[in-house]
Amino acid sequence: MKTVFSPVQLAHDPKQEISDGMLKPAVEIPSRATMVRDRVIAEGLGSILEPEEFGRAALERVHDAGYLDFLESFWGRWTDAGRSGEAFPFVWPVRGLSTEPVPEHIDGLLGRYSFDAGTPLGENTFAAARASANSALTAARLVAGGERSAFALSRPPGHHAAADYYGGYCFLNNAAIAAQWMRDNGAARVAVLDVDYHHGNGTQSIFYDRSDVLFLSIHADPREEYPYFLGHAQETGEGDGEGFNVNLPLAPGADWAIWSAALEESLGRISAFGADTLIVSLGLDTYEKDPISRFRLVSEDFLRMGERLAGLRLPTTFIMEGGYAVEAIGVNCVNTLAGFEGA
Ligand code: Q9C
Ligand code: ZN
Repeated sequence: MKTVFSPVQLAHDPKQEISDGMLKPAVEIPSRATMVRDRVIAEGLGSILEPEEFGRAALERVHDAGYLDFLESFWGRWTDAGRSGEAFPFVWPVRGLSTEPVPEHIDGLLGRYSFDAGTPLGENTFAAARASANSALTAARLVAGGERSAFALSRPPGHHAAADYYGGYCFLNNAAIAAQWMRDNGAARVAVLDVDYHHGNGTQSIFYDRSDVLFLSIHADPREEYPYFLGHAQETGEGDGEGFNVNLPLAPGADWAIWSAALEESLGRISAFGADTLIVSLGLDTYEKDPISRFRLVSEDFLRMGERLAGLRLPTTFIMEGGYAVEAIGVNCVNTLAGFEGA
């Protein structure tokens, strides 16, 4: 299986995040990617390619133009305002407040285009996020071109980013951008299976009213876990998309026996849907030692996960999402991919 990765993705190098009422060391850090890259090489998974440049058009198929302008112009506006270092929003247009007109002040823009204060935004964030999205698009193109599978070592991750807001360490929704590209390049039905510990609220929101992209997510119950405001079982889609959104929330503490039952349910739903191609939002934060999560998968479970995914016999694009146990993320990620290849 080929891996797609650009060193530009390492340029987003946050130092701190707001967590538990404090500034704490950031957890979505470049070493997550280098650990995975090093394990891909050590295990001989396959070659590592640089992404191709897809340009803004592929991003605009999913993201709002004003949002992309904001990300692109952010650093200039931030420094023009006399600021330096990492930005955090602190005011949002919640119930009864207005999103129109779009604010001119940088603090208004930050709130308009985000949904949490836990996601550091810095000088090189957009360049890294663009490279991360290009890695996802390049992997999708490899699969559309006939490869059985490909792995986008996407970092920063994407699944919490919606059409016009960032959060949860995510800026561009790599999986949604790849899924839309698949639709625009020959796939009639695309399934996106999100196995990250956290609900993929951004991906859900992007495809919620559509029947051409089936979104499924196995995650910690949002009543008890981030992102809190989406990911409930009763969210099944709307309009044309009714029945094409599947949330399988699990109580914190879930181990492989519980988690894999949700996986089997997902696999059945994907088969019944008749997907032409599968995109896996591959979060590794279901691991027992993840520092911010509370599921209990062990490293061998990721091999089983890969094997079960291979049983669908679908062309499969893996796109990395979360996973913060840096010392184990390479093993757990490559276990999933090797399990898929070996099945
Ligand atoms: N006190 C992804 O896995 N909240 N994002 C952490 C810790 C944010 C996770 C709070 C979690 C976001 C891609
Ligand atoms: Zn996560």
